[in-house]
Amino acid sequence: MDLKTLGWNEFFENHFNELKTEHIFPARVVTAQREIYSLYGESGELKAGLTGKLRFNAASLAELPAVGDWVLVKLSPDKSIAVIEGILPRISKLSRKVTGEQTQEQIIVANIDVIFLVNGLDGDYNLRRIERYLTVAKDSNTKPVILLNKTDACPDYAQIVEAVTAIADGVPICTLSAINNEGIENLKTYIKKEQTIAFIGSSGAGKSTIINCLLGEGRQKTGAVREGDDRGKHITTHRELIILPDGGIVIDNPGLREIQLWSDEPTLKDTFTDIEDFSLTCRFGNCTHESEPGCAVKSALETGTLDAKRYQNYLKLQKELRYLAVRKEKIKSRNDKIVTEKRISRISKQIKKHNKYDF
Ligand SMILES: Nc1nc2c(ncn2[C@@H]2O[C@H](COP(=O)(O)OP(=O)(O)OP(=O)(O)O)[C@@H](O)[C@H]2O)c(=O)[nH]1
Ligand SMILES: [Zn+2]
Repeated sequence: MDLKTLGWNEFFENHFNELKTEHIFPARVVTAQREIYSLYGESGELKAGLTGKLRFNAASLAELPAVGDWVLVKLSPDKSIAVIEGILPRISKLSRKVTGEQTQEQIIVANIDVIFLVNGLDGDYNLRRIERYLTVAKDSNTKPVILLNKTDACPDYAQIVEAVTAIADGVPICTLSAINNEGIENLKTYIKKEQTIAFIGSSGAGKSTIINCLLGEGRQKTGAVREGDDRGKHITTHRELIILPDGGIVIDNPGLREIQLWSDEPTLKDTFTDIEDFSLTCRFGNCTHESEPGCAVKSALETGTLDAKRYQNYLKLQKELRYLAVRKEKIKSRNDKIVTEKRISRISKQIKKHNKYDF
């Protein structure tokens, strides 16, 4: 399989050339489950584990391979076992906080060019969720596109498009009815050959239906292994890495569902530029726009220039991010300590080894 078909480009090539050693080859991570990775490389699919060194040196989950990553792989001498020796730098990454109490960054997917934020225009549609998705996408270095699916189920969707446009801050919006195969041509204009795309959105928003539309003739039931065609050579790609007839690459990962934020306040400000603009005239530079006198955000709220629900969502996200910032700081100092301890343990092992063998 040609690596370019899987999204390989000059950026990865250059880094690979810097890092490669003998018998190392690149492959792309398609699934990651408990440190067993399914990879795609020039020779097709293979399973791989991690070298002890990579696992040991990783100070956090984010330093382990993620779906979408390009990794450096080596085969055992009898070629029966593959191990991942390193990760090539990422062009982009979509992260969330790991679910539960832990505060750790989890990379949901790496090296995505376009992220489609899928919303159903039936009961699923929610402006606040779109704001949340936009905040996640802003931080990821991917190009977001908002998809409003199921236009057939919402006769007056024009109003919704207007409301979404007001919060989208220039992010493109596509309307479609995947079930009727409508709007798909417009959607395709955002998908380029050899570029990687992903869809996020809540369950039932229509992600699988949209992917099936993009597959066209090759459409298959959800859950089945999909097949692509590579210049006559028959290849079967993994269900989670789909090569579209026009050459776009879809990463369809069950982890791309509800997203907890892994971001920071400056990113929030990028998403809520209207609130940021109002806040320039708040009396206090560090105004939290909650109870301070002379708050321009509050007065925009009173005059109706700023929507109350949008404002509430902003405060909610701001609180979440502040809490996260405190937790991140704690984790960072703990990780720094672990890294130092690991370094000391390595040095002391080396000293012991020397004593034993060399002196
Ligand atoms: N009316 C209408 N229904 C749609 C449309 N697109 C998808 N659906 C229906 O919505 C339901 C969910 O669609 P899926 O494509 O499975 O949704 P999904 O986002 O992949 O859901 P998960 O796999 O749970 O994440 C199915 O019953 C689809 O037939 C549409 O354009 N209009
Ligand atoms: Zn204020």
